[in-house]
Amino acid sequence: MTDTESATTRPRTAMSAAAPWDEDQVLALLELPFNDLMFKAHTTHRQQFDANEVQLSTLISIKTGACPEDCAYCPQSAHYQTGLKADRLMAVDDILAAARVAKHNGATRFCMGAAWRTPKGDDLETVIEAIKRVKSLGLETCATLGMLTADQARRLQAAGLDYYNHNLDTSAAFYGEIISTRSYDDRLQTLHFVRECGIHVCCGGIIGMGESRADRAALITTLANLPSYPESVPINMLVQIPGTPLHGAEKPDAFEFVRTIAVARITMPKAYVRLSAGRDEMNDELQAWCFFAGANSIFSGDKLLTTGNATAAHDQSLFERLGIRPLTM
Ligand code: SAM
Ligand code: DTB
Ligand code: SF4
Repeated sequence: MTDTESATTRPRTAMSAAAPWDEDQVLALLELPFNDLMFKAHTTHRQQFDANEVQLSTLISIKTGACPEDCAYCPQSAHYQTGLKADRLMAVDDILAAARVAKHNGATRFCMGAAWRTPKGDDLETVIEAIKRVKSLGLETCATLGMLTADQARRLQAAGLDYYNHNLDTSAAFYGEIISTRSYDDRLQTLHFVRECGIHVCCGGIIGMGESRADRAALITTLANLPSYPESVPINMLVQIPGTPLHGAEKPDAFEFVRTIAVARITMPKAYVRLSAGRDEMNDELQAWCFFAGANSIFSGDKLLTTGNATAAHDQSLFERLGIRPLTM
């Protein structure tokens, strides 16, 4: 059996990494001829999911900008002049109004993002109140608030939070090129607290930051080898923001993005793989390839956190042309 065969044919159980992937196997998958990779990924996808169903999540930035972290891709970092207007934490009633609109537009999950290094003071109480009320609308809840302590994770779980998004973004080796104000281990620790208290994990990364294919393989290997791999894996294409250090970074070949989605699908067969940021700059053909490769979730709504997204009207027409249905709860 070749390395590639052993990487793609061994049995996997639930969301656990009983037989860990090694980086060389994952790299070998990324390097397969495109058609072979698409065939493997799509076959895996069909074994676990309805291939014509895509889940819709809607994002809202509940606290915007002035973030103390120095993530080189991010419009919200206080370290860079991006022209973004900072906004303090939204009132719960305003968050609720946005959740009602998201539900009306077909989203099943509402994700609240805050530009924090970590939640402080009374802020978590406000988010907890928002989570309880968003859930009462019949939506799944997701939050992304930066690093958490074990106690903060437990309080979010007790409020009924369904998912916590906390991305590893890239490989451990490349991480220091992108962020200096926290470590990869900080990230892994929060993921551990979130998993331990029973919140579903949403964790992925960004393609197009100048990382190598080996870095992409290492990121996917780390995600797939977590004690339980994430239920949700967002794969973002870097949205280049003027004023950030990554503005002007060389753009990767679009097929490299599709390959990364395919390898996430093969190594984490039961996860929802989300075609996340960057869709606004993708053509329909590229998005269709991503769905074929195993992406089965998107952010819907005209805005991500601070940047634009594909419009709902465009998504609806794309879904109709492809025969894709939004997943209903
Ligand atoms: N502050 C929290 C944190 O970093 O965990 C939550 C919000 S942060 C904006 C959530 C994620 O958005 C980041 O981890 C990163 O993966 C993604 N992101 C931010 N800016 C991006 C950009 N310009 N292009 C693509 N993805 C981006
Ligand atoms: C994720 O992986 N992508 C989303 C969500 N998780 C929070 C955020 C994308 C942000 C893109 C830049 C912006 O709109 O500010
Ligand atoms: Fe802050 Fe999150 Fe942006 Fe990093 S990605 S600067 S932590 S908002």
